[in-house]
Amino acid sequence: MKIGLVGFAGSGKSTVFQWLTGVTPDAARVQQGQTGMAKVPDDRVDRLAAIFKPKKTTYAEVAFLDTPGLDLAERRDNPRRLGILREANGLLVVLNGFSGGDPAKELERFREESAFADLEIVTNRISKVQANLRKPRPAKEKEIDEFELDVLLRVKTCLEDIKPASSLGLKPEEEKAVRSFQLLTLKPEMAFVNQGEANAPIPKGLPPETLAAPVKLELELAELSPEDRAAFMADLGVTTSQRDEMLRSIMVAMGQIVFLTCGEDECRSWPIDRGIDAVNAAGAIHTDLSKRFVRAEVVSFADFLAAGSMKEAKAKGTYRLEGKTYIVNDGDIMHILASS
Ligand SMILES: Nc1nc2c(ncn2[C@@H]2O[C@H](COP(=O)(O)OP(=O)(O)OP(=O)(O)O)[C@@H](O)[C@H]2O)c(=O)[nH]1
Ligand SMILES: [Mg+2]
Repeated sequence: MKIGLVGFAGSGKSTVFQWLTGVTPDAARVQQGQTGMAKVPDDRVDRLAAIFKPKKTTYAEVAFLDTPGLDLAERRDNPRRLGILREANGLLVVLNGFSGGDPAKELERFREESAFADLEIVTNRISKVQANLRKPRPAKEKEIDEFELDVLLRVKTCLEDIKPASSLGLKPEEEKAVRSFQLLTLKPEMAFVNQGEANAPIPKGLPPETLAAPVKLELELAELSPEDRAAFMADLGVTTSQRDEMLRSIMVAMGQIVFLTCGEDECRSWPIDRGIDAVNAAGAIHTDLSKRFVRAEVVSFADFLAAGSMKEAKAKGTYRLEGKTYIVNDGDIMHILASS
C-alpha cells in the first residue's frame, strides 16, 4: 500500500510525511516523489507477542509518498505533479487548516485539478481508441476497443462535471478496462486537515469522515525527550500522541485491513485490501504460498482471546478450516496450510 500525500503548495504535506514516517523530507527528492515507510502499531500484535514470546514482532507497514505542491498560478504543470501519484493506491489530500484559509474550498480546487489531470489522459486515450476503430481489424479486437471506448466516454462526461470517476460505480470488468491509466479520481481519497492548534474543530463544508491533526505541534512533540514531552503534553492537556491512531484511521479510510499470524518465530500483522479472499491474503505473505494454498486455519482475534489458547479455540470450533474463497476479516489470525 502506497499513500500519496497531495495538495496545494505549503498545505503541510512534507510536515505530515515527516510526522508519519519519521523520514526527513528532501526538497530535491520530493520533486519526483519521496517515499517513506510507517509501521502501523497494533495492540493485537503486542498481545499475541506477549503470549507467544516470538523471536520477532513485525507490524504492517504502509508507504507514504510526498509530492510537490500544486499551484493555481502554474496550472499547466499540475497534471505533471499529479502524475507522480499515479503509482499510489490511495490519496491523502492535505489541506491547510493553520493559516486562516478555507480548507473546504481548497478540497474543491484540488478535485478540479485532479479531474482536469484525469480528463487529459482520458481524452488522449479516446482519440487513440477512435483512430484504432477506424482501421480494419478483427471483430474480436474491435469489440474490446468498443467496450473500452464506452467506459472512457462515460468517465469523460463524469470528469467534465468535476465528479470523480469513482462516483460512476464502475463494474469490475469496466474498471479493468481503464485500470492501466491509473486515474487519480478512481483511487480511494481522504481529506486531511493540518490544524494549527490542538483539538480545533473540523472546518465547515468538509466531508464528515475528514481526518485532522495539529501536525506541526505533534511533530515538535515527537522530537522532544520523553521527559520534556510529558511536561509539554501535560501543559497542553493532551495524553497521547495522535500519530498511531491517525495511521490506523488512514488505513481504514484507504480500505485496508490486517490479518495476523503468530508463532514462536514471529507475530505479525499483514496489510491487505478489505474484501480479498484467503488465497490472495496468503499471497501477501509470499506469492508461492498463494500458489500452493490448500486451506487456511482461521480464528478471529476476539475468539482467540476469549478461548485463551489455540487448543481451546479449536475445541470450541472458533478456530476452524476455511477454503480459498473465504473473505478475510480485520484481525483474523490465520495459518496457511500449503502443499509441498
Ligand atoms: N503554524 C503552522 N505552520 C505549519 C503547520 N504545518 C506546516 N506548517 C508550516 O507551513 C510551511 C509549509 O509546510 P510544508 O510541510 O513544507 O508544506 P508542503 O505542503 O510540503 O509544501 P510544498 O512542498 O511547498 O508544497 C512550513 O513552514 C511549515 O513549518 C501547522 O500545523 N501550523
Ligand atoms: Mg513539501
